[in-house]
Amino acid sequence: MRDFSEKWVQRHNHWPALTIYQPTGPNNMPIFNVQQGSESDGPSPTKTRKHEVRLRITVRRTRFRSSNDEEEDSGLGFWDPSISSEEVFLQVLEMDLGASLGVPSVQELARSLKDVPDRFIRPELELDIVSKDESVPVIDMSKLVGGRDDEEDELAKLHAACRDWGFFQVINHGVAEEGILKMKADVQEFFRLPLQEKMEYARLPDDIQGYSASHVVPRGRKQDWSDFLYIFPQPRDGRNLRFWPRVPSSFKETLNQYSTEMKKLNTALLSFMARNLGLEPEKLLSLFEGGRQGVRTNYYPPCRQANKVLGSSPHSDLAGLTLLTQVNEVQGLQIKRNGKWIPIDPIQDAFIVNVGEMIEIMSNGEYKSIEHRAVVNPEKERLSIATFHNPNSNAVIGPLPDIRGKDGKKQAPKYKSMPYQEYMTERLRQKKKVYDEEGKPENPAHQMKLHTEAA
Ligand SMILES: O=C(O)CCC(=O)C(=O)O
Repeated sequence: MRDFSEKWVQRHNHWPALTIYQPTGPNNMPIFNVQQGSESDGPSPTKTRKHEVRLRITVRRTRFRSSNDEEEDSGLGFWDPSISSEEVFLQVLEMDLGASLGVPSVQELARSLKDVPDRFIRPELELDIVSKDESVPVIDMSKLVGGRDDEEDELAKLHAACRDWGFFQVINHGVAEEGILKMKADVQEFFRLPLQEKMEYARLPDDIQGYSASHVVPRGRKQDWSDFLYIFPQPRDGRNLRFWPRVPSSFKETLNQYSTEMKKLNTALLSFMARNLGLEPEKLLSLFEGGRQGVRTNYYPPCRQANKVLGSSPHSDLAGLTLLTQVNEVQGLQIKRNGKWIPIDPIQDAFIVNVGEMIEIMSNGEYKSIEHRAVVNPEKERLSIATFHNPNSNAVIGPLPDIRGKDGKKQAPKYKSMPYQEYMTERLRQKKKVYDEEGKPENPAHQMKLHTEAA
């Protein structure tokens, strides 16, 4: 494998708006500095941004042609001059970035491209009905603790929210504001770092943790207009600090505290739900004891064609409870209800809580896991922090035996029971199959739950 020479680069640095120079690095993993802007643009700092990206030489060759043997030797060939500079820039971002999964940063694309690439565009969104006629229930947690007179009413409200909505906002939850604000500030600071620094925490092929653009797009599916940083902070002994940002320097401690608070809030909410379902709280809590907690911080860049893209495709959450906080004032979460999309306007300091599929199953369908999505803003970035709580690996995912239906009687199980690991494998296999073979289903969540034959 020949190294790239300064000469090669100089010969090609006249392409408008893109200059590649200083390739270094061993074997097939050279390091390029990719600078947007060309000599003809002049040295204007406003037009010039620099990214250091690690490129594998095994780039997709479809957009390259080789001009002569000498260049072919280099393993890359010429840039095809018929390709616009924007496409080249996009392509550079799309190449395997170091050891990451090779998904470009949407944040960078949003900054650099005038037009939104087709793989994000969803013309079908025009047909969606968005309705502000209803809003999700609000649960005041201070009424559920401490034996107040209105405790029973609030418990009933919580029960109805889980049954009829699968979503609610919780206020007076007891999580100190300071910790939430610190988490929000650190997440914002992380996403403001240059791509090169964020890439230090890039996802690896064998892990779903780390920094990445939205998931790799399977055939025929559209890509989400978002990047994320995903970390499993709990259980503590399962932490992989490789993915915990070192900048800002407070990030580790902030996340550590935030994750502990989310774990406590999750436990408290689960025990109220257990009471409402007629269960000994311990029966439900023991299934989640020591389970994995995932904190996913989402970054949705502004998008010129915001009404044609989605920050997060419609999905329902797989696990137990999700606790979501919106980082800045930009609204974006919508839930599907009676065929319409209902935007959620977050209340200041509230957490948005939603029931995941495993809770739906454990409650034998009493509680609903609801499809939701995130839209993006044409002018402003949006950030959110979603915390997912999984059962432990010894849990059996199935309807809990003591669950009673609305009529107070025991009901036949509507879902299969299976060990957690088996459930996850089967569920992810189904998810992949549905997307690969059948395209996007009408309601992905409900097609893929493991119903019994009878249900
Ligand atoms: O950003 C949001 O409001 C939704 C995020 C979400 O659904 C997710 O991370 O799974």
